[in-house]
Amino acid sequence: MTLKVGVLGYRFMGKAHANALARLPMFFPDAPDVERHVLVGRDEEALTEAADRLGFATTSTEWEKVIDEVDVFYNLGPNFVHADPSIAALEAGVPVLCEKPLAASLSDAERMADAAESAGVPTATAFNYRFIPAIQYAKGLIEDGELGEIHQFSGRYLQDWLVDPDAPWSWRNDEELAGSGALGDLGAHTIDLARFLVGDIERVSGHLRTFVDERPIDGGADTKPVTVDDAYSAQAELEGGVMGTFEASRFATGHKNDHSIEIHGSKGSLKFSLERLNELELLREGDRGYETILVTDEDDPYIDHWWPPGHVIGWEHTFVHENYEFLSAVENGDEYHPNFADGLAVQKALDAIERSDERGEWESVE
Ligand code: SOE
Repeated sequence: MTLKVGVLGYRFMGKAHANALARLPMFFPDAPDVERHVLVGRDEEALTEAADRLGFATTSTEWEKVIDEVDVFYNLGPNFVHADPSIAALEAGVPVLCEKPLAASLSDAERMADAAESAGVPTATAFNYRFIPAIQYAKGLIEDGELGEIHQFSGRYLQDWLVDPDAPWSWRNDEELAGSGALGDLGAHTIDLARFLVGDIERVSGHLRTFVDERPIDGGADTKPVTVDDAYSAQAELEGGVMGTFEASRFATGHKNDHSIEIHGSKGSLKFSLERLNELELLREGDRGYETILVTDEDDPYIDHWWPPGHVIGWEHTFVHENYEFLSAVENGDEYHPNFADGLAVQKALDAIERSDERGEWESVE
């Protein structure tokens, strides 16, 4: 059976997921057959060009009309567009992949997770960094007890695309449209990795800052206010008493897409950086220093799909892995993670960090 996929959104994430869908037949022949059936957007001219370039059969400017003609719905729109189309698809029994963060608000994320629970079909929150072989290897090491009892997790996601105060305003700078800034856009990824590798976030103490509070629109003299954080930091307690330290910034000059984590346990430690995503730095009991492991070898769950050991992969391949796993779950009716329940768990942590910043005290994540 060929799965007809409908995709809302055709810019950055539209390209990342369309590329992933296109790579599946060649590199993951056991993946479900998928047709890039319909691409949804508002600007007809841009949409038609994108559909042609990204390999979609048809286009539509009304997501309401496509939900009944597809087998899977991808919501790759801005955060404020995540809830209604995803809920409508789930109510029609259509599995949904939604980009992260799950929603622009905790209430919307709760509505989406409830709809997913009622629909009983696979859902995905697109935390693609879980599908980095080095992260999968790290999870195996932790589960095998190689690091002993985990005491500390720290994660940072640093970018610098907003350092220039004249960088234009976008929906990512608006609380109504995005929900939060670096916190939800970047911190969501780190919080998801903490949940995947160590455990749930139980309580947080957050700090948010906005460094530039208005930005130009349309290249002119007019400006719009920035109503979200440019950077955040948070202390956290994770399940099992693990100490957590989180931060993200869009003003970290010199850092382009630098997502890194460190985990310290009673018998060892590990370090990972997205800028060296094929490697994991590992220190095991008795080692005098960290060993840098090139993960593209037998420990890499996806190596047989790509190239021989040592032939490294890139950022885009994480989307291929993510799409392979999600679409396989759709075809087989299997449970998939990270799903909307995982997306809601991250949204609860994001909301608690914002509440903590407002109240100046620790907040529980419920
Ligand atoms: C922000 O610029 C961004 O595109 C995030 O939205 C993505 O989730 C991240 O993977 C790369 O950076």
